[in-house]
Amino acid sequence: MADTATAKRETTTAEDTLRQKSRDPNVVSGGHLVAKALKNEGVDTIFTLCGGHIIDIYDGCVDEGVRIIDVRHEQVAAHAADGYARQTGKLGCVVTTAGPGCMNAMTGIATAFRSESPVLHIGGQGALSQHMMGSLQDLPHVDIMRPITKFSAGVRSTERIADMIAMAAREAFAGAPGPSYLEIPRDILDREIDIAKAVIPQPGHYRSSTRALGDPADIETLADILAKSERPAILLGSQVWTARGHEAAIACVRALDMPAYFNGAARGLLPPGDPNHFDRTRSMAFDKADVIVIVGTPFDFRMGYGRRLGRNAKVVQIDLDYRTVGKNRDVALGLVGDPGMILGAVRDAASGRIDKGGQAKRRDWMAELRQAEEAATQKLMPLFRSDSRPIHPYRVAWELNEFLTEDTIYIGDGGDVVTISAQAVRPRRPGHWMDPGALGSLGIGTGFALAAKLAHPKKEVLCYYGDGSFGMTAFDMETANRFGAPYIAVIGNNSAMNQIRYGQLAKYGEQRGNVGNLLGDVPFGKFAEMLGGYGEEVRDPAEIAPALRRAREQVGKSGKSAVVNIWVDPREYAPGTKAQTMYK
Ligand SMILES: Cc1ncc(C[n+]2csc(CCOP(=O)(O)OP(=O)(O)O)c2C)c(N)n1
Ligand SMILES: [Mg+2]
Repeated sequence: MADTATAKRETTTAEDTLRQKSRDPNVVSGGHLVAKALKNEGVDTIFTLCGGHIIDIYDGCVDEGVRIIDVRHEQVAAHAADGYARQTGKLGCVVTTAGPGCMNAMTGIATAFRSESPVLHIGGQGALSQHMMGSLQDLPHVDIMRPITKFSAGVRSTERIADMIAMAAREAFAGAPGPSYLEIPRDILDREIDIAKAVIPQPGHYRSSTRALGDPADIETLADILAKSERPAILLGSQVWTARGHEAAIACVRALDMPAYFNGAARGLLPPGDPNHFDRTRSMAFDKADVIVIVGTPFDFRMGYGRRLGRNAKVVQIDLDYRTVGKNRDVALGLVGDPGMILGAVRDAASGRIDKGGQAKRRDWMAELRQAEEAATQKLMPLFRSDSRPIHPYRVAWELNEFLTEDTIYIGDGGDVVTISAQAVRPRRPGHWMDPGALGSLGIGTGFALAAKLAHPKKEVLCYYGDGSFGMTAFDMETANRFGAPYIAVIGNNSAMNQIRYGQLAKYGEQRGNVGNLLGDVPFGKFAEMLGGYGEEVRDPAEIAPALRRAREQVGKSGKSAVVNIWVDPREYAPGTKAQTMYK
Protein backbone atom coordinates (compact mmCIF):
# COMPACT_ATOMS: atom_id res chain seq x y z
CA MET A 1 0.00 0.00 0.00
CA ALA A 2 2.82 2.36 0.87
CA ASP A 3 4.19 1.66 -2.59
CA THR A 4 1.01 2.92 -4.18
CA ALA A 5 1.24 6.19 -2.29
CA THR A 6 4.89 6.70 -3.21
CA ALA A 7 4.36 5.75 -6.83
CA LYS A 8 1.60 8.32 -7.16
CA ARG A 9 3.78 11.07 -5.78
CA GLU A 10 6.73 10.28 -8.01
CA THR A 11 4.88 10.24 -11.31
CA THR A 12 6.25 12.88 -13.62
CA THR A 13 4.52 12.88 -16.92
CA ALA A 14 5.62 14.26 -20.22
CA GLU A 15 2.83 16.82 -19.97
CA ASP A 16 4.36 18.19 -16.79
CA THR A 17 7.61 18.88 -18.56
CA LEU A 18 5.85 20.50 -21.49
CA ARG A 19 3.83 22.68 -19.18
CA GLN A 20 6.93 23.90 -17.38
CA LYS A 21 8.58 24.83 -20.65
CA SER A 22 5.62 26.69 -22.05
CA ARG A 23 5.23 28.89 -18.98
CA ASP A 24 5.64 32.51 -19.95
CA PRO A 25 7.26 34.48 -17.08
CA ASN A 26 5.14 37.52 -17.96
CA VAL A 27 1.90 35.63 -17.50
CA VAL A 28 0.51 34.66 -14.13
CA SER A 29 -2.62 32.82 -13.06
CA GLY A 30 -4.81 33.62 -10.05
CA GLY A 31 -3.65 30.63 -8.03
CA HIS A 32 -0.04 31.66 -8.54
CA LEU A 33 -0.87 35.17 -7.38
CA VAL A 34 -2.34 33.67 -4.20
CA ALA A 35 0.91 31.84 -3.55
CA LYS A 36 3.02 34.93 -4.27
CA ALA A 37 0.93 37.02 -1.87
CA LEU A 38 1.14 34.35 0.82
CA LYS A 39 4.88 34.21 0.46
CA ASN A 40 5.07 38.01 0.66
CA GLU A 41 3.14 37.81 3.94
CA GLY A 42 5.63 35.30 5.32
CA VAL A 43 3.27 32.32 5.06
CA ASP A 44 5.46 29.25 4.54
CA THR A 45 2.77 26.59 5.04
CA ILE A 46 -0.88 26.15 4.12
CA PHE A 47 -3.22 23.61 5.71
CA THR A 48 -5.77 22.30 3.29
CA LEU A 49 -7.99 19.56 1.90
CA CYS A 50 -8.22 19.47 -1.87
CA GLY A 51 -11.13 20.34 -4.10
CA GLY A 52 -11.44 21.17 -7.78
CA HIS A 53 -12.08 24.84 -7.04
CA ILE A 54 -8.69 25.48 -5.45
CA ILE A 55 -6.16 23.39 -7.37
CA ASP A 56 -4.45 26.36 -8.98
CA ILE A 57 -3.46 27.60 -5.52
CA TYR A 58 -1.56 24.36 -5.00
CA ASP A 59 0.17 24.80 -8.35
CA GLY A 60 1.22 28.28 -7.28
CA CYS A 61 2.46 27.01 -3.90
CA VAL A 62 4.64 24.46 -5.67
CA ASP A 63 6.33 27.28 -7.60
CA GLU A 64 6.69 29.58 -4.60
CA GLY A 65 7.93 26.90 -2.22
CA VAL A 66 4.96 27.21 0.12
CA ARG A 67 4.53 23.90 1.97
CA ILE A 68 1.19 22.17 1.45
CA ILE A 69 -0.08 20.14 4.40
CA ASP A 70 -3.14 18.22 3.27
CA VAL A 71 -5.32 16.81 6.01
CA ARG A 72 -8.32 14.45 6.16
CA HIS A 73 -10.86 16.89 7.58
CA GLU A 74 -11.04 20.65 7.06
CA GLN A 75 -11.74 21.27 10.74
CA VAL A 76 -8.25 19.99 11.43
CA ALA A 77 -6.81 22.22 8.69
CA ALA A 78 -8.38 25.28 10.32
CA HIS A 79 -7.24 24.29 13.82
CA ALA A 80 -3.77 23.64 12.44
CA ALA A 81 -3.63 27.05 10.74
CA ASP A 82 -4.68 28.59 14.06
CA GLY A 83 -2.13 26.50 15.95
CA TYR A 84 0.60 27.42 13.48
CA ALA A 85 -0.21 31.12 13.95
CA ARG A 86 -0.05 30.69 17.72
CA GLN A 87 3.30 28.96 17.48
CA THR A 88 4.99 31.16 14.88
CA GLY A 89 3.39 34.55 15.54
CA LYS A 90 2.77 34.80 11.79
CA LEU A 91 -0.40 34.59 9.74
CA GLY A 92 -1.80 31.03 9.74
CA CYS A 93 -3.41 29.93 6.49
CA VAL A 94 -6.12 27.40 5.71
CA VAL A 95 -7.31 26.75 2.18
CA THR A 96 -10.61 24.95 1.63
CA THR A 97 -12.78 24.13 -1.31
CA ALA A 98 -16.25 25.61 -1.82
CA GLY A 99 -19.33 24.54 0.14
CA PRO A 100 -18.68 21.62 2.51
CA GLY A 101 -14.95 22.34 2.60
CA CYS A 102 -15.62 25.80 3.95
CA MET A 103 -18.33 24.56 6.33
CA ASN A 104 -16.08 21.90 7.84
CA ALA A 105 -13.47 24.55 8.59
CA MET A 106 -15.90 26.85 10.42
CA THR A 107 -15.29 25.48 13.91
CA GLY A 108 -11.59 26.15 13.50
CA ILE A 109 -12.18 29.69 12.27
CA ALA A 110 -14.65 30.36 15.08
CA THR A 111 -12.09 29.06 17.58
CA ALA A 112 -9.47 31.43 16.15
CA PHE A 113 -12.03 34.26 16.34
CA ARG A 114 -12.70 33.78 20.06
CA SER A 115 -8.98 33.25 20.69
CA GLU A 116 -7.82 36.29 18.70
CA SER A 117 -5.56 34.26 16.46
CA PRO A 118 -4.51 35.70 13.08
CA VAL A 119 -5.66 33.21 10.46
CA LEU A 120 -6.40 33.68 6.78
CA HIS A 121 -9.03 31.33 5.42
CA ILE A 122 -9.05 31.17 1.64
CA GLY A 123 -12.09 29.42 0.22
CA GLY A 124 -12.97 28.29 -3.27
CA GLN A 125 -16.20 29.21 -5.03
CA GLY A 126 -17.96 28.38 -8.27
CA ALA A 127 -16.98 30.50 -11.26
CA LEU A 128 -18.22 34.09 -11.29
CA SER A 129 -19.62 33.30 -14.74
CA GLN A 130 -21.96 30.84 -12.98
CA HIS A 131 -22.88 33.26 -10.19
CA MET A 132 -26.20 32.24 -8.56
CA MET A 133 -26.85 29.59 -11.20
CA GLY A 134 -26.55 26.71 -8.77
CA SER A 135 -22.93 25.72 -9.36
CA LEU A 136 -21.30 22.77 -7.63
CA GLN A 137 -20.85 23.37 -3.88
CA ASP A 138 -22.12 26.94 -4.13
CA LEU A 139 -22.94 28.65 -0.83
CA PRO A 140 -22.95 32.27 0.36
CA HIS A 141 -19.60 31.73 2.11
CA VAL A 142 -18.81 35.41 2.57
CA ASP A 143 -22.05 36.02 4.45
CA ILE A 144 -21.72 32.82 6.45
CA MET A 145 -18.18 33.62 7.56
CA ARG A 146 -18.77 37.30 8.36
CA PRO A 147 -19.85 37.02 12.02
CA ILE A 148 -16.91 34.77 12.93
CA THR A 149 -14.17 36.76 11.19
CA LYS A 150 -12.80 40.28 11.33
CA PHE A 151 -13.03 40.56 7.56
CA SER A 152 -14.94 38.54 5.01
CA ALA A 153 -14.93 39.33 1.30
CA GLY A 154 -14.95 37.91 -2.19
CA VAL A 155 -12.31 38.58 -4.82
CA ARG A 156 -13.84 39.87 -8.06
CA SER A 157 -10.80 40.12 -10.33
CA THR A 158 -7.60 38.16 -10.86
CA GLU A 159 -5.62 41.40 -10.92
CA ARG A 160 -6.64 42.18 -7.33
CA ILE A 161 -5.97 38.77 -5.73
CA ALA A 162 -2.66 39.65 -4.08
CA ASP A 163 -4.02 43.06 -3.08
CA MET A 164 -6.97 41.49 -1.31
CA ILE A 165 -4.79 38.97 0.47
CA ALA A 166 -2.73 41.92 1.75
CA MET A 167 -5.99 43.55 2.86
CA ALA A 168 -7.11 40.39 4.65
CA ALA A 169 -3.73 40.15 6.40
CA ARG A 170 -3.91 43.81 7.45
CA GLU A 171 -7.29 43.18 9.03
CA ALA A 172 -6.18 39.94 10.70
CA PHE A 173 -3.44 41.79 12.58
CA ALA A 174 -5.28 45.03 13.35
CA GLY A 175 -5.85 45.61 17.07
CA ALA A 176 -6.54 42.24 18.65
CA PRO A 177 -5.77 39.72 15.90
CA GLY A 178 -8.33 37.35 14.42
CA PRO A 179 -9.32 35.46 11.31
CA SER A 180 -10.08 36.81 7.83
CA TYR A 181 -12.00 35.01 5.11
CA LEU A 182 -11.43 35.45 1.39
CA GLU A 183 -13.52 33.72 -1.23
CA ILE A 184 -11.99 33.31 -4.69
CA PRO A 185 -14.18 32.04 -7.55
CA ARG A 186 -12.72 29.36 -9.76
CA ASP A 187 -12.52 31.39 -12.98
CA ILE A 188 -10.78 34.22 -11.11
CA LEU A 189 -8.22 31.71 -9.84
CA ASP A 190 -7.67 29.98 -13.16
CA ARG A 191 -7.46 33.08 -15.33
CA GLU A 192 -4.02 34.02 -16.63
CA ILE A 193 -3.13 37.68 -16.82
CA ASP A 194 -0.19 39.86 -17.75
CA ILE A 195 1.83 40.04 -14.53
CA ALA A 196 2.33 43.79 -15.00
CA LYS A 197 -1.42 44.27 -14.55
CA ALA A 198 -1.51 42.48 -11.19
CA VAL A 199 -1.57 44.58 -8.02
CA ILE A 200 1.12 43.04 -5.82
CA PRO A 201 1.75 44.95 -2.58
CA GLN A 202 5.37 44.63 -1.54
CA PRO A 203 6.38 42.73 1.60
CA GLY A 204 6.84 45.00 4.58
CA HIS A 205 5.09 47.92 2.88
CA TYR A 206 1.39 47.18 3.06
CA ARG A 207 0.58 47.23 6.74
CA SER A 208 1.71 49.18 9.76
CA SER A 209 3.26 48.00 12.98
CA THR A 210 0.53 47.11 15.45
CA ARG A 211 2.62 47.95 18.50
CA ALA A 212 0.47 50.79 19.76
CA LEU A 213 1.42 52.45 23.03
CA GLY A 214 -1.83 54.24 23.82
CA ASP A 215 -2.05 57.50 25.74
CA PRO A 216 1.29 58.44 27.39
CA ALA A 217 -0.62 60.12 30.24
CA ASP A 218 -2.23 56.76 31.08
CA ILE A 219 1.20 55.14 31.27
CA GLU A 220 2.20 57.76 33.83
CA THR A 221 -0.99 57.20 35.80
CA LEU A 222 -0.50 53.45 35.86
CA ALA A 223 3.14 53.80 36.90
CA ASP A 224 1.96 55.99 39.75
CA ILE A 225 -0.79 53.57 40.79
CA LEU A 226 1.64 50.65 40.81
CA ALA A 227 4.40 52.53 42.61
CA LYS A 228 1.99 53.37 45.43
CA SER A 229 0.42 49.94 45.64
CA GLU A 230 1.18 47.72 48.61
CA ARG A 231 -0.62 44.61 47.40
CA PRO A 232 -0.59 44.57 43.60
CA ALA A 233 -1.51 41.57 41.46
CA ILE A 234 -1.23 41.18 37.72
CA LEU A 235 -2.95 38.71 35.42
CA LEU A 236 -1.17 38.17 32.13
CA GLY A 237 -3.58 36.81 29.53
CA SER A 238 -3.27 35.20 26.13
CA GLN A 239 -2.69 38.46 24.25
CA VAL A 240 0.65 38.89 25.99
CA TRP A 241 1.88 35.79 24.17
CA THR A 242 -0.06 36.49 20.95
CA ALA A 243 1.55 39.94 20.69
CA ARG A 244 4.89 38.50 21.85
CA GLY A 245 5.01 40.98 24.70
CA HIS A 246 6.16 38.35 27.17
CA GLU A 247 9.70 39.58 27.72
CA ALA A 248 8.60 43.14 28.42
CA ALA A 249 5.77 41.86 30.64
CA ILE A 250 8.11 39.70 32.69
CA ALA A 251 10.65 42.51 32.99
CA CYS A 252 7.87 44.76 34.32
CA VAL A 253 6.65 42.11 36.78
CA ARG A 254 10.19 41.64 38.08
CA ALA A 255 11.05 45.35 38.26
CA LEU A 256 7.88 46.09 40.23
CA ASP A 257 8.06 42.82 42.15
CA MET A 258 4.46 41.81 41.65
CA PRO A 259 2.78 38.42 41.99
CA ALA A 260 1.84 37.34 38.45
CA TYR A 261 -0.93 34.99 37.36
CA PHE A 262 -1.33 33.59 33.88
CA ASN A 263 -4.16 32.34 31.75
CA GLY A 264 -4.58 30.66 28.36
CA ALA A 265 -1.61 31.00 26.05
CA ALA A 266 0.23 33.05 28.68
CA ARG A 267 0.71 29.96 30.84
CA GLY A 268 4.42 29.23 30.90
CA LEU A 269 5.54 32.85 30.51
CA LEU A 270 7.32 32.26 33.80
CA PRO A 271 8.46 28.79 34.81
CA PRO A 272 7.03 27.13 37.91
CA GLY A 273 9.21 27.90 40.91
CA ASP A 274 9.95 31.43 39.74
CA PRO A 275 9.53 33.91 42.65
CA ASN A 276 6.94 35.93 40.69
CA HIS A 277 5.01 32.93 39.37
CA PHE A 278 1.77 32.19 41.20
CA ASP A 279 -1.02 29.86 40.19
CA ARG A 280 -3.07 28.56 43.12
CA THR A 281 -4.00 31.79 44.87
CA ARG A 282 -5.62 33.88 42.20
CA SER A 283 -8.94 34.26 44.02
CA MET A 284 -7.21 35.15 47.26
CA ALA A 285 -4.97 37.67 45.50
CA PHE A 286 -7.88 39.24 43.64
CA ASP A 287 -9.85 39.41 46.85
CA LYS A 288 -7.13 41.08 48.92
CA ALA A 289 -5.15 43.11 46.37
CA ASP A 290 -5.28 46.90 46.37
CA VAL A 291 -4.45 47.05 42.65
CA ILE A 292 -5.31 44.44 40.02
CA VAL A 293 -3.91 44.74 36.51
CA ILE A 294 -5.68 42.64 33.91
CA VAL A 295 -3.68 42.31 30.72
CA GLY A 296 -4.92 40.91 27.43
CA THR A 297 -7.82 38.83 28.66
CA PRO A 298 -11.50 39.74 28.71
CA PHE A 299 -13.90 39.75 31.63
CA ASP A 300 -15.71 36.74 30.21
CA PHE A 301 -17.04 33.56 31.85
CA ARG A 302 -13.51 32.50 32.77
CA MET A 303 -13.24 35.64 34.90
CA GLY A 304 -16.77 35.49 36.29
CA TYR A 305 -17.46 38.49 34.02
CA GLY A 306 -15.23 40.56 36.29
CA ARG A 307 -17.38 40.01 39.38
CA ARG A 308 -14.79 38.02 41.26
CA LEU A 309 -12.46 40.94 41.98
CA GLY A 310 -12.11 42.58 45.40
CA ARG A 311 -14.49 45.50 45.94
CA ASN A 312 -11.80 47.81 47.18
CA ALA A 313 -9.23 47.04 44.53
CA LYS A 314 -8.30 49.50 41.83
CA VAL A 315 -8.81 47.56 38.61
CA VAL A 316 -6.68 48.47 35.61
CA GLN A 317 -7.23 46.87 32.23
CA ILE A 318 -4.85 46.72 29.27
CA ASP A 319 -6.05 45.22 26.01
CA LEU A 320 -5.39 45.27 22.29
CA ASP A 321 -9.10 45.73 21.67
CA TYR A 322 -11.00 48.82 22.81
CA ARG A 323 -14.19 46.73 22.91
CA THR A 324 -12.78 44.59 25.72
CA VAL A 325 -11.75 47.47 28.00
CA GLY A 326 -14.40 48.24 30.61
CA LYS A 327 -16.73 45.59 29.22
CA ASN A 328 -18.85 43.78 31.86
CA ARG A 329 -17.41 45.82 34.73
CA ASP A 330 -16.07 49.30 35.39
CA VAL A 331 -12.33 49.86 35.57
CA ALA A 332 -10.30 52.56 37.32
CA LEU A 333 -8.06 52.91 34.27
CA GLY A 334 -8.24 51.40 30.79
CA LEU A 335 -5.44 51.31 28.27
CA VAL A 336 -5.74 50.17 24.67
CA GLY A 337 -2.57 49.03 22.96
CA ASP A 338 0.14 46.45 22.71
CA PRO A 339 0.71 44.76 26.08
CA GLY A 340 4.49 44.51 25.69
CA MET A 341 4.84 48.15 24.65
CA ILE A 342 2.64 49.37 27.47
CA LEU A 343 4.20 47.23 30.22
CA GLY A 344 7.68 48.14 28.99
CA ALA A 345 6.82 51.83 29.21
CA VAL A 346 5.19 51.39 32.63
CA ARG A 347 8.29 49.68 33.89
CA ASP A 348 10.50 52.54 32.68
CA ALA A 349 8.17 55.13 34.18
CA ALA A 350 7.82 53.35 37.54
CA SER A 351 11.39 52.28 38.14
CA GLY A 352 12.97 54.01 41.08
CA ARG A 353 9.60 55.26 42.34
CA ILE A 354 8.94 52.49 44.85
CA ASP A 355 10.43 53.39 48.20
CA LYS A 356 11.91 50.99 50.75
CA GLY A 357 8.74 50.85 52.84
CA GLY A 358 6.70 49.95 49.79
CA GLN A 359 9.14 47.24 48.81
CA ALA A 360 8.96 45.65 52.25
CA LYS A 361 5.16 45.63 52.12
CA ARG A 362 5.22 43.91 48.74
CA ARG A 363 7.58 41.27 50.06
CA ASP A 364 5.18 40.53 52.91
CA TRP A 365 2.28 40.34 50.46
CA MET A 366 4.14 37.92 48.19
CA ALA A 367 5.22 35.82 51.19
CA GLU A 368 1.61 35.57 52.34
CA LEU A 369 0.53 34.40 48.89
CA ARG A 370 3.43 31.99 48.61
CA GLN A 371 2.48 30.36 51.86
CA ALA A 372 -1.09 29.93 50.67
CA GLU A 373 0.18 28.50 47.36
CA GLU A 374 2.19 25.89 49.19
CA ALA A 375 -0.71 24.96 51.43
CA ALA A 376 -2.94 24.56 48.37
CA THR A 377 -0.40 22.29 46.68
CA GLN A 378 -0.06 20.17 49.81
CA LYS A 379 -3.82 19.78 49.91
CA LEU A 380 -3.80 18.41 46.38
CA MET A 381 -0.87 16.04 46.87
CA PRO A 382 -2.87 13.04 48.10
CA LEU A 383 -4.95 13.20 44.90
CA PHE A 384 -1.89 13.74 42.71
CA ARG A 385 -0.26 10.71 44.34
CA SER A 386 -3.41 8.58 44.44
CA ASP A 387 -2.83 4.87 43.89
CA SER A 388 -6.47 4.06 43.44
CA ARG A 389 -7.85 1.86 40.70
CA PRO A 390 -9.44 2.73 38.37
CA ILE A 391 -6.79 5.41 37.98
CA HIS A 392 -7.64 8.78 39.49
CA PRO A 393 -7.53 11.53 36.81
CA TYR A 394 -5.55 13.73 39.23
CA ARG A 395 -2.79 11.14 39.23
CA VAL A 396 -2.59 11.31 35.44
CA ALA A 397 -2.36 15.09 35.60
CA TRP A 398 0.50 14.89 38.09
CA GLU A 399 2.39 12.28 36.06
CA LEU A 400 2.02 14.37 32.92
CA ASN A 401 3.58 17.36 34.63
CA GLU A 402 6.45 15.25 35.89
CA PHE A 403 6.97 13.94 32.37
CA LEU A 404 7.15 17.33 30.61
CA THR A 405 10.56 18.61 29.59
CA GLU A 406 11.67 22.19 28.98
CA ASP A 407 10.89 21.53 25.34
CA THR A 408 7.51 19.84 25.49
CA ILE A 409 4.63 21.74 23.98
CA TYR A 410 1.56 20.69 25.94
CA ILE A 411 -1.90 20.72 24.39
CA GLY A 412 -5.12 20.04 26.28
CA ASP A 413 -8.12 18.81 24.28
CA GLY A 414 -10.94 17.47 26.36
CA GLY A 415 -13.50 18.10 29.04
CA ASP A 416 -13.08 17.08 32.63
CA VAL A 417 -9.75 15.28 32.42
CA VAL A 418 -8.18 18.32 30.77
CA THR A 419 -9.73 20.72 33.29
CA ILE A 420 -8.14 18.58 35.99
CA SER A 421 -4.79 18.56 34.20
CA ALA A 422 -4.66 22.37 34.41
CA GLN A 423 -4.23 22.00 38.18
CA ALA A 424 -1.00 20.09 37.80
CA VAL A 425 0.53 20.78 34.41
CA ARG A 426 2.93 23.71 34.45
CA PRO A 427 4.56 24.44 31.09
CA ARG A 428 8.15 25.49 31.54
CA ARG A 429 8.37 28.08 28.79
CA PRO A 430 6.34 30.67 26.89
CA GLY A 431 4.27 29.21 24.07
CA HIS A 432 4.43 25.69 25.46
CA TRP A 433 0.77 25.57 26.50
CA MET A 434 -2.06 25.39 23.99
CA ASP A 435 -5.77 25.28 24.69
CA PRO A 436 -8.83 26.05 22.57
CA GLY A 437 -9.61 29.30 24.40
CA ALA A 438 -13.00 30.85 25.03
CA LEU A 439 -14.90 28.84 22.41
CA GLY A 440 -14.08 25.66 24.34
CA SER A 441 -13.92 23.65 21.13
CA LEU A 442 -13.26 19.97 21.58
CA GLY A 443 -11.22 18.45 18.76
CA ILE A 444 -8.50 21.12 18.52
CA GLY A 445 -5.80 18.72 19.69
CA THR A 446 -4.85 16.94 16.50
CA GLY A 447 -4.57 20.11 14.41
CA PHE A 448 -2.67 21.93 17.16
CA ALA A 449 -0.28 19.00 17.60
CA LEU A 450 0.37 18.77 13.87
CA ALA A 451 0.99 22.52 13.67
CA ALA A 452 3.17 22.68 16.78
CA LYS A 453 5.41 19.88 15.57
CA LEU A 454 5.68 21.36 12.05
CA ALA A 455 6.52 24.76 13.52
CA HIS A 456 9.07 23.30 15.96
CA PRO A 457 10.32 19.95 14.65
CA LYS A 458 12.93 19.65 17.41
CA LYS A 459 10.44 20.01 20.23
CA GLU A 460 8.33 17.28 21.75
CA VAL A 461 4.60 17.70 21.37
CA LEU A 462 2.20 16.06 23.81
CA CYS A 463 -1.55 16.28 23.53
CA TYR A 464 -3.73 15.19 26.43
CA TYR A 465 -7.16 14.27 25.14
CA GLY A 466 -10.46 13.19 26.61
CA ASP A 467 -11.72 10.05 24.89
CA GLY A 468 -14.67 11.99 23.47
CA SER A 469 -12.41 14.68 22.06
CA PHE A 470 -9.87 12.25 20.64
CA GLY A 471 -12.59 10.59 18.59
CA MET A 472 -13.52 13.88 16.95
CA THR A 473 -10.36 14.55 14.97
CA ALA A 474 -7.98 11.65 15.66
CA PHE A 475 -7.77 10.46 12.08
CA ASP A 476 -5.44 13.29 11.23
CA MET A 477 -2.81 11.61 13.37
CA GLU A 478 -2.15 9.91 10.05
CA THR A 479 -1.43 13.34 8.54
CA ALA A 480 1.02 14.08 11.34
CA ASN A 481 2.74 10.77 10.64
CA ARG A 482 2.71 11.31 6.87
CA PHE A 483 4.43 14.68 7.21
CA GLY A 484 7.02 13.55 9.75
CA ALA A 485 5.36 15.45 12.60
CA PRO A 486 4.76 12.73 15.18
CA TYR A 487 3.50 13.51 18.67
CA ILE A 488 2.54 11.78 21.87
CA ALA A 489 -1.20 11.43 22.40
CA VAL A 490 -2.29 10.66 25.93
CA ILE A 491 -5.95 9.87 26.50
CA GLY A 492 -7.73 10.13 29.82
CA ASN A 493 -10.31 7.53 28.93
CA ASN A 494 -13.49 7.45 31.01
CA SER A 495 -15.70 6.13 28.18
CA ALA A 496 -17.90 9.18 28.52
CA MET A 497 -18.42 12.83 27.81
CA ASN A 498 -17.86 13.15 31.51
CA GLN A 499 -17.81 16.88 32.02
CA ILE A 500 -21.33 17.13 30.64
CA ARG A 501 -22.41 13.89 32.29
CA TYR A 502 -21.70 15.35 35.72
CA GLY A 503 -24.15 18.19 35.19
CA GLN A 504 -26.79 15.78 33.91
CA LEU A 505 -26.40 13.42 36.87
CA ALA A 506 -26.55 16.34 39.30
CA LYS A 507 -29.71 17.71 37.72
CA TYR A 508 -31.60 14.60 36.66
CA GLY A 509 -30.22 11.84 38.89
CA GLU A 510 -28.87 8.39 38.02
CA GLN A 511 -31.96 7.26 36.13
CA ARG A 512 -32.07 10.06 33.60
CA GLY A 513 -28.54 11.48 33.90
CA ASN A 514 -26.66 9.00 31.77
CA VAL A 515 -28.34 10.07 28.56
CA GLY A 516 -26.46 11.12 25.46
CA ASN A 517 -23.09 11.10 27.19
CA LEU A 518 -21.86 7.50 27.42
CA LEU A 519 -19.26 6.20 24.98
CA GLY A 520 -17.94 2.73 24.26
CA ASP A 521 -14.76 1.31 25.78
CA VAL A 522 -12.26 1.86 22.98
CA PRO A 523 -8.68 0.53 23.19
CA PHE A 524 -7.24 3.57 21.43
CA GLY A 525 -3.69 2.22 21.69
CA LYS A 526 -4.56 0.04 18.73
CA PHE A 527 -5.41 3.13 16.72
CA ALA A 528 -1.79 4.28 16.93
CA GLU A 529 -0.65 0.80 15.91
CA MET A 530 -2.92 0.86 12.91
CA LEU A 531 -1.12 4.01 11.77
CA GLY A 532 2.29 2.41 12.24
CA GLY A 533 3.00 3.85 15.69
CA TYR A 534 3.21 2.71 19.29
CA GLY A 535 0.15 2.18 21.43
CA GLU A 536 -0.42 1.11 25.00
CA GLU A 537 -3.29 0.61 27.44
CA VAL A 538 -2.67 1.71 31.03
CA ARG A 539 -4.79 0.55 33.97
CA ASP A 540 -2.24 0.61 36.78
CA PRO A 541 -1.23 4.03 38.16
CA ALA A 542 2.34 2.83 38.63
CA GLU A 543 2.51 2.15 34.89
CA ILE A 544 1.68 5.70 33.77
CA ALA A 545 5.22 7.05 33.94
CA PRO A 546 6.89 4.01 32.31
CA ALA A 547 4.25 4.01 29.56
CA LEU A 548 4.87 7.68 28.84
CA ARG A 549 8.59 7.04 28.65
CA ARG A 550 8.08 4.14 26.25
CA ALA A 551 5.90 6.35 24.08
CA ARG A 552 8.57 9.05 23.99
CA GLU A 553 11.20 6.52 23.01
CA GLN A 554 9.05 4.93 20.32
CA VAL A 555 8.06 8.26 18.77
CA GLY A 556 11.75 9.11 18.55
CA LYS A 557 12.61 5.77 16.97
CA SER A 558 9.73 5.27 14.57
CA GLY A 559 8.80 8.84 13.66
CA LYS A 560 5.17 7.87 14.18
CA SER A 561 2.76 9.18 16.79
CA ALA A 562 2.10 7.12 19.90
CA VAL A 563 -1.08 6.74 21.94
CA VAL A 564 -1.02 6.11 25.68
CA ASN A 565 -4.61 5.22 26.52
CA ILE A 566 -5.08 5.66 30.26
CA TRP A 567 -8.29 4.27 31.72
CA VAL A 568 -9.45 6.74 34.36
CA ASP A 569 -12.19 6.67 36.95
CA PRO A 570 -15.42 8.10 35.50
CA ARG A 571 -16.67 8.89 39.03
CA GLU A 572 -14.08 11.64 39.62
CA TYR A 573 -14.63 15.20 38.43
CA ALA A 574 -12.88 18.57 38.49
CA PRO A 575 -14.02 21.05 41.16
CA GLY A 576 -15.04 23.53 38.44
CA THR A 577 -17.23 20.86 36.86
CA LYS A 578 -18.84 20.11 40.21
CA ALA A 579 -19.54 23.79 40.83
CA GLN A 580 -20.60 24.28 37.18
CA THR A 581 -18.68 27.58 37.26
CA MET A 582 -18.57 27.81 33.46
CA TYR A 583 -22.28 28.54 33.34
CA LYS A 584 -22.34 31.07 36.19
C1 LIG B 1 -17.10 20.53 19.65
C2 LIG B 1 -17.72 20.47 21.01
N1 LIG B 1 -18.81 19.71 21.20
C3 LIG B 1 -19.36 19.62 22.44
C4 LIG B 1 -18.85 20.32 23.49
C5 LIG B 1 -19.48 20.23 24.89
N2 LIG B 1 -18.58 19.46 25.78
C6 LIG B 1 -17.79 20.06 26.68
S1 LIG B 1 -16.92 18.98 27.61
C7 LIG B 1 -17.59 17.66 26.81
C8 LIG B 1 -17.19 16.25 27.16
C9 LIG B 1 -15.88 15.89 26.57
O1 LIG B 1 -15.60 14.53 26.78
P1 LIG B 1 -14.10 14.01 26.84
O2 LIG B 1 -13.29 14.66 25.79
O3 LIG B 1 -14.14 12.53 26.84
O4 LIG B 1 -13.59 14.57 28.23
P2 LIG B 1 -14.17 14.19 29.68
O5 LIG B 1 -15.09 15.30 30.08
O6 LIG B 1 -14.87 12.89 29.57
O7 LIG B 1 -12.98 14.12 30.56
C10 LIG B 1 -18.50 18.09 25.83
C11 LIG B 1 -19.23 17.17 24.94
C12 LIG B 1 -17.74 21.16 23.21
N3 LIG B 1 -17.17 21.91 24.15
N4 LIG B 1 -17.17 21.18 21.98
MG1 LIG C 1 -14.30 11.25 28.42
